[in-house]
Amino acid sequence: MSGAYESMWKDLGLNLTAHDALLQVLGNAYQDIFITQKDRPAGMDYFNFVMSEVHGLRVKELLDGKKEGRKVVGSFCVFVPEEVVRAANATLVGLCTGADFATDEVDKILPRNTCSLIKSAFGFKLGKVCPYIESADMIVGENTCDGKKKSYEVLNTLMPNVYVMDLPQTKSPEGRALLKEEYKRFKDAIENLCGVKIDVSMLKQGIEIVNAKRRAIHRLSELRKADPAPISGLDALLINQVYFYDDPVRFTDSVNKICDELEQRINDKKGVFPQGTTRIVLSGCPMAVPNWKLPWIIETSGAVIVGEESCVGERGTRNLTDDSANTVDGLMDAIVDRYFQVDCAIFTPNPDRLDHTKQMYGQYNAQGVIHYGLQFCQPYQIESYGVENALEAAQIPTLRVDTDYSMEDAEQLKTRVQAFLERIQ
Ligand code: BJ8
Repeated sequence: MSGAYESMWKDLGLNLTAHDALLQVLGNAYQDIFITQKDRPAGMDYFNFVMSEVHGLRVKELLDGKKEGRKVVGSFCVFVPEEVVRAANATLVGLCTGADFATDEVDKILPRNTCSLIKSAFGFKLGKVCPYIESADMIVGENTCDGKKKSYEVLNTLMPNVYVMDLPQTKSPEGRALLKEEYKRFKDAIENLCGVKIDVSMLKQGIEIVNAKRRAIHRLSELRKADPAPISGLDALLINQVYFYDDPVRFTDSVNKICDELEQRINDKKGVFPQGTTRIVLSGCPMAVPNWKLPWIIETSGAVIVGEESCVGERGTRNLTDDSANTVDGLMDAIVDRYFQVDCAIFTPNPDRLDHTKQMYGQYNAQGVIHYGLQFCQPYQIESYGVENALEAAQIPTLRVDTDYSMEDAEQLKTRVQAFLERIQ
């Protein structure tokens, strides 16, 4: 890929040497973790292709779109309402936050006890290796956890185009009112950026595009309830990760296509793991590309992941936006209602997340839950204590794992996961 896109990356201001090294590591990891899996559905070829072109063709598409006036908006959180961005014919992309990069540089700016996800965003910017950050006309930060909230102040000094959205911390009427005000302010900012006034039909179209993506993911989730599992958790996670930056219509078609194949597999009783393989629900912090460590450890230890209670998973996609209103204000209300259901651990209290985890455990016929907390992530790590206790009290075997993006603890994690699987087997 390097040769074909070199001038594009150069024009974006990337550090070509560092970028080449990143692509090399990414390519090797992908080969070792994904391509070596057995009996993958043929439909994964599309996602292999997307990954092989992750910094190439997709970035070129975005840049071509920009020449035609289509703005690019970067985001770090599922609270950024994609419907509003699509309504203005702009493109929303999730920004790379799943790997350590330029850690020495990052450590000069952020405290060492900052979660890997936040450090990663800074590392990609400081190391000049993310074509998405460099292509974005606007980067949306959100006041979710304290780490993100304060780090956007710093990010603002590194990038000229950071827009910060405030977010409520409680699911109260006042919290909803705040979210509504913030989404209105965001809509104004997007209208300004794109030079358009969003009307009812534009907003309906935005909702339709994003709902279609979510429906395709719902279909995939439904199929993962089968035993034997027709697709690995790693591949399903990858699809959920690609959700954040692929062209939405093409993505929806590709997910539906793979679902057709998985339906056939289920009819034929064909799976990627033998029938009766231990089934795990993953719960916790989001896993952005290329954060595949824990799922890889779980699925090479004799279990299959059948669902993700995560923002890169059901927390991010399970709710649709009602498109029945016929005014912009009515549709914006529906968008607020939809996002207000997201049960991120920044909310206090946050009982819905626990209920949903229990529900997933039952619906996916799982035998255990593995809670994934990123080190120094206060919301999820602190919440995990209550989640583990409540799940265990409900006879749901639970393993609490706190880790980061390095591979240093991989062996130790594998031992813990294996011991947990032995316990539940
Ligand atoms: S809606 S989970 S995407 S905020 S891991 S940066 S919480 S210290 S990512 Fe998130 Fe939106 Fe919530 Fe989802 Fe902070 Fe924790 Fe780091 Fe985190």
